Amino acid sequence: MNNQRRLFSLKMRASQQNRHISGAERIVPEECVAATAGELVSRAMSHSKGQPDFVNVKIESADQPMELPALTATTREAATPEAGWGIVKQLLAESGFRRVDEIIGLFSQTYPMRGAMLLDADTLERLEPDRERGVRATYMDAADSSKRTAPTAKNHFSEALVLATKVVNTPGIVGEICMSDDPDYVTGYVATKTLGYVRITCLKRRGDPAGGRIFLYRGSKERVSETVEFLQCRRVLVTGVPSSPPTKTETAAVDPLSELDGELDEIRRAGLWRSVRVSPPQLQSFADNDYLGLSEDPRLKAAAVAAIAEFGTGSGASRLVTGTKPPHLQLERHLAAFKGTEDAVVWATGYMANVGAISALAGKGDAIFSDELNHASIVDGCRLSRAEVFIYRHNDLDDLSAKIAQAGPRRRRLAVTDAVFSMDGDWVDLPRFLELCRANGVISMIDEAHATGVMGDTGRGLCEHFGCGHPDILMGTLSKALGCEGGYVCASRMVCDYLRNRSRSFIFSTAPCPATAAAADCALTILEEKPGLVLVVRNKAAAFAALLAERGMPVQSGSAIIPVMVGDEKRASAVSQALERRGFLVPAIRYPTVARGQARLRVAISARMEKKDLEALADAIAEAMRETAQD
Ligand code: WAQ
Ligand code: MG
Repeated sequence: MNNQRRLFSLKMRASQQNRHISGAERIVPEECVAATAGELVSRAMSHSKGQPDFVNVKIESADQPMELPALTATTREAATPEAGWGIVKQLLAESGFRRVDEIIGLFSQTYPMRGAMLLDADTLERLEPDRERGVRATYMDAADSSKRTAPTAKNHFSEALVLATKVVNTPGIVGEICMSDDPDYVTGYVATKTLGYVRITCLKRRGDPAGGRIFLYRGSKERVSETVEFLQCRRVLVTGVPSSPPTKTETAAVDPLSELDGELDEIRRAGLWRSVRVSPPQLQSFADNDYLGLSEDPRLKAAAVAAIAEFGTGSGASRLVTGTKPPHLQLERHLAAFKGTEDAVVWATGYMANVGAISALAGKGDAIFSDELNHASIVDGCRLSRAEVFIYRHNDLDDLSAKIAQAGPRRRRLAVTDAVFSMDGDWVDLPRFLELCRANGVISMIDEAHATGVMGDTGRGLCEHFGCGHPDILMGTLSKALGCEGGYVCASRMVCDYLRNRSRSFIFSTAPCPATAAAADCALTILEEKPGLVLVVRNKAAAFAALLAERGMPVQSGSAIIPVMVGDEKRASAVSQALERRGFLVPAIRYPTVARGQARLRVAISARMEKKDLEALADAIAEAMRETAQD
């Protein structure tokens, strides 16, 4: 730049009813002032945000600017905002910044600001003199801007590179993070002197108007004013600014796990964080599916101990190799007899039973009809089968019928539904479901995980409840009312033979521990001898539903599962925490277990609970709901 030539700065600002629409600035040689002013005005008049009713172009001398070489620009591809923020975090952490999560969290506050947040990088103290407006970097341009073919629209990249170059060269500033506030511009960047200008191709979803800038400061408080003065007044010309971003994507080793970290942040922000822990013993649990209280029963424990003494702690191999022990066969015979079918097959978990049975029964070209609220293990079985899946509206058998018609004839068609739905506690109209399947030649399957031991006078499940026939495939679990673990299918001998030969989760998995099979067998015996247990749990659930209704919280019930609807995910977590402080363990059930905005408390009733426990819980829920309504 020839310092003899006079330079001028031009600043354009356009607004409509005092609302900012667009702004731009240039530093150009004297002879270009008029043309540049014209360009800025036409840019102001044709902005996508609307026609201005006020345009101001301020022209001042800008002699002796500081010349700075443009930061080196690189691009990092991010497919999603989660991935993008993961890269931001990684870059900042590698540059020695601590408290990176908190820094990024502050973008929630930059959105209404016209300028940038000036943040102490270590204490996170906000240093900008005007918090509403923020600090604006001005009086800067690319050194050759007057020679470029003037774009009428904004060149996000060049303008941002010029700004970032000035910002990171400002005394006291150690870095910058930027997210555009343009709803359609999702690329943002991180800049430091060492990293240069690192573009990240996705920091938000298209259409999101959020945006902002954070300037990271390190230094004494006394020198903040010097920094602000430099940003706002020092004339800066940036040399070597490319007019378009680098096309070659930075391939330097990106930690492939950093993206996971970004995703975890997103989960935290959405109030969906979960972790495993041992239930604190001082809490009273209203969360277990141990509906009959059998998991603590001394007879089951004794049966398990005896089986361990006889058969050891592990079965040693898969069922078809050498893993089958007498307790497995005993249990399968017992299940078939209890449910009134020819045969039964047991898997190590209910999840494996659903995944393995469904994927064996249906394949490519077949059709599966699945209730939209079916358990995840059914969903996964459908996916694994590679059949075409038709999801029908919850408990809407007219919709099921329509979907069957829509699918047309196939080699095989299978309709599958939870008997009692795990998160709502409601159940399918089984006689009609069976009739619909029979009339259309569709294989019928129900999952009795939450029905066995609870529904029907003697706990035999939903068929007993309705006094109707059996589905073709009657699946259930050993882990809920039966107090153990495992999954089963009760069906005809032919279907069971087929599953033993075709279900991959049966064939390629170690046989369940013989002790578990022995304990489950014992649970069935107890239930046969004392069917009255079933009524105990159902009466307690009905009593609890009445207690909630008295406290202004009507709920639906009939099974052992009582959902107390909350809606908002974060509030549901807050209610659950408030209950914990009062000594009750009642989990908040949130997305993805239930739909977004349908978060709830899921109270599971057990025959073991006493009336006073139920009253205390109903009171506590009412209080916790009141408490959280205020925030
Ligand atoms: N000084 C300080 N902060 C500013 C300034 C400034 N001169 N201009 C804008 N901001 C703040 C303000 O809060 C805006 O809401 C926010 O930054 C975003 O501004 O492809 O377009 O003009 O390499 O929307 C970056 C990626 C584009 C470009 C940035 O920012 C690329 C962009 P925007
Ligand atoms: Mg903008």
